[in-house]
Amino acid sequence: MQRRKFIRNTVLGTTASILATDFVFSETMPKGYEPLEFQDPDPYRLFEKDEGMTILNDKPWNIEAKAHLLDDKITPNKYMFIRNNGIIPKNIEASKWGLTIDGESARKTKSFTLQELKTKFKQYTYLLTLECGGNGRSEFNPPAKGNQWTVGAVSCAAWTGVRLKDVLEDVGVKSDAVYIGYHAVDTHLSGDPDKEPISRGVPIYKALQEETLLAFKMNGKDIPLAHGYPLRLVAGGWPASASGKWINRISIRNIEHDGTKMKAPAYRVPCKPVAPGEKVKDEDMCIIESMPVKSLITFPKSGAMLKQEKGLHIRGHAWAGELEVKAVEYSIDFGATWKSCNLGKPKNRLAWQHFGAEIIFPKKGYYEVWARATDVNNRSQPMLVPGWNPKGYLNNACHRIAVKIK
Ligand SMILES: Nc1nc2c(c(=O)[nH]1)N[C@H]1C(S)=C(S)[C@@H](COP(=O)(O)O)O[C@H]1N2
Ligand SMILES: [Mo]
Repeated sequence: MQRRKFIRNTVLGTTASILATDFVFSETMPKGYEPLEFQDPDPYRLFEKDEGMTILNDKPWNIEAKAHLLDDKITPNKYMFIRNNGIIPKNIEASKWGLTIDGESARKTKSFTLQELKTKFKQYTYLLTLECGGNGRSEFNPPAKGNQWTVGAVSCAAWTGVRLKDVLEDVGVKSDAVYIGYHAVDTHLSGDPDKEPISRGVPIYKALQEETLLAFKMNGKDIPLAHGYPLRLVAGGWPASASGKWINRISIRNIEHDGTKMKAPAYRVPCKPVAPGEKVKDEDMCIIESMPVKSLITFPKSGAMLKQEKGLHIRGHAWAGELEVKAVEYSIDFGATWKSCNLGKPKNRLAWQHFGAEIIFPKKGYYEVWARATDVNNRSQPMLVPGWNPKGYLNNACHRIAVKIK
């Protein structure tokens, strides 16, 4: 009785806080009834996203930012894209959450409560760039199926957690370990409890990197539900599909992890370039690891009509998967000539870097400002959409904005 009352109060408590107003007559609402507001929720309010975010899909929820919304050095929740393969879990009780480490290459199977993870291991905070492998997909021709991301499926938030490495080493990693695979509690779109929406992972060397975290905080607060509350893996610089949300199990594998969406063609590109539209056999598809070099102009907003007094200041971020970005240039003449931008160092490895430039335009009129980043291995962004691939991954073409100078 006490417990039922407690649950009811909690539910109503959250209800009131999500409704952001008094829940009048809530005591006469039939038990088990779901308020309309929840049956047909407003995603902006539900996920606390800015109204400028673009909803690409609601089953499952997929939401992206626009370039100018990503202007912050550290992405706040309201501008962070959401990518789900299944249904977001409900009624998570963090106090009962646990993580089990198992697998062929684990010395033993061991479980930790969330509290044990937090207290037993040292905590670290890193800024980590997470970009969906399909970011930029909308530009491929012939079109690739899937969420038609434009440029906004990327974020760089501050993640706090413990090193996956410390936890794996506490359990014991056998010398034949090659991969880790995560398991999570979100539900398959079919509703079938035996099917996982996604279960991916990373090679053991990536799992053992210092920056690979089992995170329980984002930007200093509990991770928002849509982003993996109460525990998520964060493997910065890799396709964000490797960063499992709502995880409760990690398997140390002696084979490349074979969970859902690990097999071709998911998150794979042709091992060798193919012609646009060409059919590619599964065995000719290679798994995506580190993401390619890319940049985004986050200020000004594309299409802005600007008065030029001195110069126009542009700014944005650049990132290159596992690598550092060594230069960013801009062009106002469609790539005929390029000039250097100022480029900052990353706050830590795998964080995006900030660039800026003061642009003097020769006269009034319409311009496009293009930005091009180059990584430390001298790979630059292509000016147009790069290698077509069947699933539309890894479009790292130069970002551009339109500017009118009056
Ligand atoms: N459990 C679980 N983890 C997941 C996913 C998912 O659907 N379920 N989607 C993955 C993909 S494809 C991406 S791009 C990122 C998106 O992270 P975000 O929604 O926090 O931005 O989460 C990854 N982790
Ligand atoms: Mo993704």
